[in-house]
Amino acid sequence: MSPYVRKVRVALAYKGVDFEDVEQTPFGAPAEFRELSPLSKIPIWHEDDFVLPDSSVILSYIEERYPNPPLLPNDPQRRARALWFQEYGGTKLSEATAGVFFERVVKPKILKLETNTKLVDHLLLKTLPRALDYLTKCLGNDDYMVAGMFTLADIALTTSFVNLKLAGASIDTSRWPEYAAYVERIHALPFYAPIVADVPDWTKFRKD
Ligand SMILES: N[C@@H](CCC(=O)N[C@@H](CS)C(=O)NCC(=O)O)C(=O)O
Repeated sequence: MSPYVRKVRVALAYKGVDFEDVEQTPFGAPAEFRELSPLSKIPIWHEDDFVLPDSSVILSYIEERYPNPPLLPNDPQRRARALWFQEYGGTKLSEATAGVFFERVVKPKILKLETNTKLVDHLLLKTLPRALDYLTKCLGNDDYMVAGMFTLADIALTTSFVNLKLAGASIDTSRWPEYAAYVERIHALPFYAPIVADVPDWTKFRKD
């Protein structure tokens, strides 16, 4: 369910790297997990006694360890731009997309807390539109966000829209047709599509 876990899964699928997926909810996680993940967040990468938290740090490691096919362009400026979009995807964009998912799904269905509907309205009416205006401008008429190639920017800027959809919202295609088409196109890539479709039953993560 986590957009950040999905990000790592897509990167590994793109590079054809095998891994074992260990399910772990960050909410009410046991002490052993909190020791491995100091911020108590998912994902973490665990390889023998090597442990890394944070999807962006994990992707940097994966990119160095399994360089082909690359998830970053060679050119320093384009590379930096891809990293910027990864940052934006994990901050302002996910504040809106994953934020709505947290309010509408995680809080009521898992944490048994009430949805903050005022916050949801603000995220859908203000935060998300601003992000989509910005990203539409950045995308222009290109197929990919940076350097005409699939990069980690394309993962980071699309993963949380799976969560937005699960939360019953979507991109207004009449207002942002280019960005909506971009997300659909990236989600449909052969290594990405099965991961979009693989959504676990969240009721089993319920915190009783
Ligand atoms: N910057 C982190 C963010 C990870 C993150 O926020 N994960 C969420 C799940 S989607 C989490 O574990 N939240 C638990 C919490 O905040 O306590 C990354 O990129 O890995």
